[in-house]
Amino acid sequence: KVRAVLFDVDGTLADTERDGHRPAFNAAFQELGLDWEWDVDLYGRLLEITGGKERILHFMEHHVPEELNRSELGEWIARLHKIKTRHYVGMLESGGIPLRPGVARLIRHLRDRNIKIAIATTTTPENVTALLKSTLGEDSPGWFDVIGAGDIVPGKKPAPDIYHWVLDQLKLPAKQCIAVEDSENGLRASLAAGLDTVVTVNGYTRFQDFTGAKLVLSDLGEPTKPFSVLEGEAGV
Ligand code: XBP
Ligand code: MG
Repeated sequence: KVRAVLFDVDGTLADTERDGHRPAFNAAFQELGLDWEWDVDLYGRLLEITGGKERILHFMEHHVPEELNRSELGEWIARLHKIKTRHYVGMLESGGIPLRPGVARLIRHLRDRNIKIAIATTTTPENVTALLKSTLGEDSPGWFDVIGAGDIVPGKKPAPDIYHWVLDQLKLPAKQCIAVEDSENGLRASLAAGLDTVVTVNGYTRFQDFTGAKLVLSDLGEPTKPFSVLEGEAGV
Protein backbone atom coordinates (compact mmCIF):
# COMPACT_ATOMS: atom_id res chain seq x y z
CA LYS A 1 0.00 0.00 0.00
CA VAL A 2 1.30 3.47 -0.86
CA ARG A 3 1.64 5.62 2.26
CA ALA A 4 3.43 8.66 0.79
CA VAL A 5 4.31 10.33 -2.52
CA LEU A 6 7.59 12.27 -2.70
CA PHE A 7 7.62 15.04 -5.28
CA ASP A 8 10.62 16.59 -6.98
CA VAL A 9 10.08 20.33 -7.63
CA ASP A 10 11.88 21.81 -10.64
CA GLY A 11 10.56 20.35 -13.87
CA THR A 12 8.08 18.13 -12.01
CA LEU A 13 5.69 20.42 -10.14
CA ALA A 14 6.28 23.26 -12.59
CA ASP A 15 8.37 24.05 -15.64
CA THR A 16 10.67 26.30 -13.68
CA GLU A 17 14.00 25.92 -15.41
CA ARG A 18 13.90 27.57 -18.84
CA ASP A 19 11.77 30.61 -18.03
CA GLY A 20 12.30 30.78 -14.27
CA HIS A 21 15.69 29.82 -12.91
CA ARG A 22 17.55 30.59 -16.15
CA PRO A 23 16.45 34.26 -16.42
CA ALA A 24 16.94 34.64 -12.66
CA PHE A 25 20.58 33.55 -13.02
CA ASN A 26 20.99 35.98 -15.93
CA ALA A 27 19.43 38.83 -13.93
CA ALA A 28 21.87 38.13 -11.07
CA PHE A 29 24.84 38.14 -13.48
CA GLN A 30 23.68 41.48 -14.81
CA GLU A 31 23.18 42.92 -11.34
CA LEU A 32 26.81 42.14 -10.48
CA GLY A 33 28.01 43.60 -13.79
CA LEU A 34 29.04 40.25 -15.28
CA ASP A 35 28.66 39.84 -19.03
CA TRP A 36 27.60 36.18 -18.71
CA GLU A 37 24.41 35.08 -20.43
CA TRP A 38 22.96 31.58 -20.16
CA ASP A 39 20.88 30.92 -23.29
CA VAL A 40 18.32 28.11 -23.54
CA ASP A 41 20.74 25.58 -25.07
CA LEU A 42 23.66 26.30 -22.76
CA TYR A 43 21.35 26.14 -19.75
CA GLY A 44 20.07 22.74 -20.91
CA ARG A 45 23.65 21.46 -20.82
CA LEU A 46 24.36 23.12 -17.47
CA LEU A 47 21.34 21.35 -15.95
CA GLU A 48 23.49 18.24 -15.83
CA ILE A 49 24.98 19.87 -12.73
CA THR A 50 22.34 20.02 -10.01
CA GLY A 51 22.27 22.90 -7.54
CA GLY A 52 22.55 26.54 -8.53
CA LYS A 53 25.83 27.27 -6.71
CA GLU A 54 27.38 24.08 -8.08
CA ARG A 55 26.14 25.02 -11.58
CA ILE A 56 27.74 28.48 -11.38
CA LEU A 57 31.08 26.97 -10.28
CA HIS A 58 30.95 24.42 -13.11
CA PHE A 59 30.21 27.20 -15.62
CA MET A 60 33.15 29.24 -14.35
CA GLU A 61 35.50 26.25 -14.57
CA HIS A 62 34.57 25.58 -18.19
CA HIS A 63 33.70 28.98 -19.66
CA VAL A 64 35.42 31.72 -17.65
CA PRO A 65 38.30 29.98 -15.79
CA GLU A 66 40.11 33.32 -15.27
CA GLU A 67 37.25 34.33 -12.93
CA LEU A 68 38.17 31.47 -10.60
CA ASN A 69 40.96 33.69 -9.25
CA ARG A 70 38.47 35.77 -7.28
CA SER A 71 39.30 35.80 -3.62
CA GLU A 72 36.85 33.96 -1.38
CA LEU A 73 35.28 32.28 -4.38
CA GLY A 74 32.82 30.20 -2.36
CA GLU A 75 31.42 33.26 -0.56
CA TRP A 76 31.26 35.21 -3.81
CA ILE A 77 29.27 32.44 -5.51
CA ALA A 78 26.96 32.22 -2.49
CA ARG A 79 26.34 35.98 -2.73
CA LEU A 80 25.66 35.78 -6.46
CA HIS A 81 23.31 32.86 -5.85
CA LYS A 82 21.41 34.79 -3.15
CA ILE A 83 20.76 37.53 -5.69
CA LYS A 84 19.55 34.88 -8.15
CA THR A 85 17.17 33.49 -5.50
CA ARG A 86 15.75 36.97 -4.88
CA HIS A 87 15.02 37.39 -8.60
CA TYR A 88 13.51 33.90 -8.84
CA VAL A 89 11.26 34.28 -5.80
CA GLY A 90 10.14 37.69 -7.10
CA MET A 91 9.13 36.03 -10.35
CA LEU A 92 7.09 33.42 -8.50
CA GLU A 93 5.46 35.97 -6.21
CA SER A 94 4.20 37.87 -9.23
CA GLY A 95 2.49 34.65 -10.34
CA GLY A 96 5.00 33.96 -13.08
CA ILE A 97 5.06 30.16 -13.13
CA PRO A 98 2.01 27.84 -13.12
CA LEU A 99 1.95 24.21 -11.98
CA ARG A 100 2.23 21.56 -14.69
CA PRO A 101 -0.99 19.81 -15.79
CA GLY A 102 -2.39 17.33 -13.29
CA VAL A 103 -0.18 18.37 -10.37
CA ALA A 104 -2.87 20.21 -8.40
CA ARG A 105 -5.36 17.41 -9.07
CA LEU A 106 -2.94 14.70 -7.93
CA ILE A 107 -2.07 16.59 -4.74
CA ARG A 108 -5.77 17.07 -3.98
CA HIS A 109 -6.44 13.38 -4.67
CA LEU A 110 -3.66 12.24 -2.32
CA ARG A 111 -4.76 14.57 0.47
CA ASP A 112 -8.38 13.38 0.14
CA ARG A 113 -7.15 9.81 0.64
CA ASN A 114 -4.85 10.63 3.55
CA ILE A 115 -1.76 9.64 1.64
CA LYS A 116 1.19 11.69 2.87
CA ILE A 117 2.89 14.10 0.50
CA ALA A 118 6.48 15.31 0.68
CA ILE A 119 9.04 17.31 -1.28
CA ALA A 120 12.55 16.09 -2.15
CA THR A 121 14.46 18.69 -4.15
CA THR A 122 17.87 20.19 -4.78
CA THR A 123 16.55 23.72 -5.05
CA THR A 124 16.71 26.36 -2.31
CA PRO A 125 13.97 26.10 0.41
CA GLU A 126 12.61 29.66 -0.22
CA ASN A 127 12.00 28.68 -3.84
CA VAL A 128 9.82 25.75 -2.81
CA THR A 129 7.65 27.74 -0.42
CA ALA A 130 7.27 30.58 -2.92
CA LEU A 131 6.20 28.17 -5.68
CA LEU A 132 3.69 26.34 -3.48
CA LYS A 133 2.20 29.56 -2.07
CA SER A 134 1.90 31.25 -5.46
CA THR A 135 0.19 28.24 -7.08
CA LEU A 136 -1.69 26.29 -4.38
CA GLY A 137 -2.28 29.04 -1.81
CA GLU A 138 -0.74 30.60 1.31
CA ASP A 139 -1.29 27.56 3.55
CA SER A 140 -0.19 24.91 1.05
CA PRO A 141 3.39 24.39 2.35
CA GLY A 142 1.69 23.04 5.49
CA TRP A 143 -0.01 20.29 3.47
CA PHE A 144 3.35 18.58 3.05
CA ASP A 145 4.46 16.27 5.84
CA VAL A 146 8.12 16.85 4.99
CA ILE A 147 9.89 19.40 2.80
CA GLY A 148 13.47 18.40 2.03
CA ALA A 149 15.35 21.03 0.04
CA GLY A 150 18.73 22.51 -0.80
CA ASP A 151 21.85 22.21 1.32
CA ILE A 152 20.41 20.18 4.24
CA VAL A 153 22.18 17.10 2.87
CA PRO A 154 25.80 16.90 1.69
CA GLY A 155 25.16 15.31 -1.71
CA LYS A 156 22.73 16.73 -4.25
CA LYS A 157 20.95 14.56 -6.84
CA PRO A 158 21.90 12.14 -8.44
CA ALA A 159 23.05 11.24 -4.90
CA PRO A 160 20.13 9.70 -2.99
CA ASP A 161 20.82 11.80 0.16
CA ILE A 162 17.75 14.03 -0.05
CA TYR A 163 15.44 11.04 -0.56
CA HIS A 164 17.01 9.20 2.38
CA TRP A 165 16.57 12.33 4.51
CA VAL A 166 12.89 12.72 3.58
CA LEU A 167 12.14 9.00 4.13
CA ASP A 168 13.84 9.25 7.51
CA GLN A 169 11.67 12.22 8.48
CA LEU A 170 8.55 10.45 7.22
CA LYS A 171 9.56 7.34 9.18
CA LEU A 172 8.46 5.20 6.26
CA PRO A 173 10.31 2.53 4.30
CA ALA A 174 10.98 3.30 0.62
CA LYS A 175 8.79 0.35 -0.39
CA GLN A 176 5.69 2.16 0.92
CA CYS A 177 6.43 5.33 -1.05
CA ILE A 178 6.51 6.57 -4.63
CA ALA A 179 8.70 9.30 -6.11
CA VAL A 180 7.68 11.64 -8.95
CA GLU A 181 10.63 13.01 -10.95
CA ASP A 182 11.30 14.72 -14.28
CA SER A 183 15.00 14.11 -14.93
CA GLU A 184 17.65 11.42 -15.18
CA ASN A 185 19.57 12.93 -12.25
CA GLY A 186 16.40 12.89 -10.16
CA LEU A 187 15.55 9.33 -11.18
CA ARG A 188 19.07 8.11 -10.28
CA ALA A 189 18.60 9.66 -6.84
CA SER A 190 15.15 8.17 -6.18
CA LEU A 191 16.09 4.71 -7.49
CA ALA A 192 19.24 4.66 -5.37
CA ALA A 193 17.02 5.33 -2.35
CA GLY A 194 14.89 2.31 -3.32
CA LEU A 195 11.83 4.25 -4.48
CA ASP A 196 9.47 3.20 -7.26
CA THR A 197 9.46 6.24 -9.53
CA VAL A 198 7.09 7.86 -11.99
CA VAL A 199 8.79 10.22 -14.46
CA THR A 200 6.98 13.14 -16.10
CA VAL A 201 9.25 14.49 -18.82
CA ASN A 202 9.64 18.08 -20.02
CA GLY A 203 11.36 19.89 -22.86
CA TYR A 204 14.79 19.66 -21.25
CA THR A 205 14.56 16.04 -20.11
CA ARG A 206 12.52 14.09 -22.65
CA PHE A 207 15.48 12.44 -24.38
CA GLN A 208 17.24 11.41 -21.18
CA ASP A 209 17.68 7.81 -20.01
CA PHE A 210 14.85 6.72 -17.73
CA THR A 211 15.84 3.09 -17.37
CA GLY A 212 14.44 1.76 -14.12
CA ALA A 213 11.40 4.06 -13.93
CA LYS A 214 8.04 2.37 -13.26
CA LEU A 215 6.32 4.70 -15.68
CA VAL A 216 7.40 7.50 -18.03
CA LEU A 217 4.67 10.04 -18.88
CA SER A 218 4.51 13.24 -20.92
CA ASP A 219 2.72 14.87 -17.97
CA LEU A 220 0.40 13.97 -15.12
CA GLY A 221 -2.66 14.66 -17.27
CA GLU A 222 -5.73 16.74 -16.79
CA PRO A 223 -9.18 15.70 -18.01
CA THR A 224 -10.35 17.86 -20.91
CA LYS A 225 -13.82 17.99 -19.33
CA PRO A 226 -14.93 17.57 -15.72
CA PHE A 227 -15.05 13.91 -14.60
CA SER A 228 -18.82 14.07 -14.12
CA VAL A 229 -19.29 14.93 -17.82
CA LEU A 230 -16.88 12.23 -18.97
CA GLU A 231 -18.67 9.67 -16.80
CA GLY A 232 -22.04 10.74 -18.27
CA GLU A 233 -20.72 10.36 -21.82
CA ALA A 234 -19.32 6.92 -21.02
CA GLY A 235 -22.71 5.94 -19.65
CA VAL A 236 -21.24 5.13 -16.24
C1 XBP B 1 16.72 21.35 -9.74
C2 XBP B 1 18.05 21.94 -9.50
C3 XBP B 1 18.19 23.30 -8.92
C4 XBP B 1 17.54 24.38 -9.76
C5 XBP B 1 17.99 25.76 -9.36
O1 XBP B 1 16.30 20.71 -8.59
O2 XBP B 1 19.05 21.29 -9.77
O3 XBP B 1 19.55 23.57 -8.78
O4 XBP B 1 17.90 24.21 -11.13
O5 XBP B 1 17.71 26.00 -8.01
P1 XBP B 1 15.09 19.59 -8.53
P2 XBP B 1 18.84 26.59 -7.03
O6 XBP B 1 14.78 19.10 -9.91
O7 XBP B 1 15.68 18.54 -7.63
O8 XBP B 1 13.91 20.29 -7.90
O9 XBP B 1 19.52 27.70 -7.77
O10 XBP B 1 18.08 27.06 -5.81
O11 XBP B 1 19.79 25.46 -6.73
MG1 MG C 1 13.64 18.07 -11.30
